[in-house]
Amino acid sequence: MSEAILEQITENLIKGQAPTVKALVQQAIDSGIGAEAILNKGLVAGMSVIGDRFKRNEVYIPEVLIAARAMNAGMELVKPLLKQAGVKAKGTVCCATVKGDLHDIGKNLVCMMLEGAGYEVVDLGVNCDAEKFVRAVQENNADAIGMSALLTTTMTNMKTTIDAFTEAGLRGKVKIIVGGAPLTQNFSDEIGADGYAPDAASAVDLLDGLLGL
Ligand code: B1M
Repeated sequence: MSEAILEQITENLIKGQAPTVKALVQQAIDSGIGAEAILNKGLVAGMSVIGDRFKRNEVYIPEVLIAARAMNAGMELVKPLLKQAGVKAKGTVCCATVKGDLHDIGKNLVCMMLEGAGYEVVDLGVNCDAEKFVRAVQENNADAIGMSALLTTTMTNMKTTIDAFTEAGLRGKVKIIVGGAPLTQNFSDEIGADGYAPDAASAVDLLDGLLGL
């Protein structure tokens, strides 16, 4: 019975049926299924299918956004229960588009995928300078940051942020991942990031690997 509801949550999330996902999550809660099972075996399972399909170009940005909306509808009900039960997120990641850059569509996809994979995401928005990144990591005791850049003129600000972490004595404590259309693995290596991901779903695999999950 419980397996059947969780499977239905997964299937409807993949189809992007937000109201159905919300109703099924409520049904699962009412029938006594634990919040962690609903999260991992229902919601995250669906988002990871979407992530894999996105990586293989079998679905595109609109489908990911619609699935993420369904994920959020379910998360609204599950989040307070997870907090009550003291269930820990996989890790905390502060994400933003770097200073001078206002493009946020890719960054938002990365945030959704990370959240969908069970991370606590602190979204610092766009035009985020190095000091704001460092402050956010300190305030949230974050394990990682994710930087996005879409302009060749702003990608250099990623290095400034990495330098700020070194100066603050935090470089060894925080994993730094980067992405965005003009970036390459070479650029990521040159600036001393821990890794580069070409798309939002790969950002999850990259971070899981870096955090040993
Ligand atoms: Co802008 N823009 N734009 N723009 N814009 C580009 C990027 C550009 C390539 C267009 C062009 O000239 N062909 C060009 C950059 C040229 C360059 O630097 N080489 C450009 C320019 C020049 C500009 C302005 C300077 C234009 C002007 O005002 N003269 C200006 C700059 C404003 C600023 O940022 N300061 C500007 C403004 C804008 C809009 C505001 C109009 C709008 C942004 C709206 C918004 O984001 N809310 C916009 C848009 C929409 C684009 C294009 C058309 C689309 C970008 C996008 O959202 N792609 C873009 C041209 C293009 O790409 N065709 C363009 C979809 C998105 C999902 O992809 O962000 O790459 P992307 O994310 C991918 C991956 O890169 C990866 O995952 C995502 C997919 O899974 N990824 C990560 C991204 N971040 C990651 C982080 C990770 C891991 C993976 O880990 C942390």
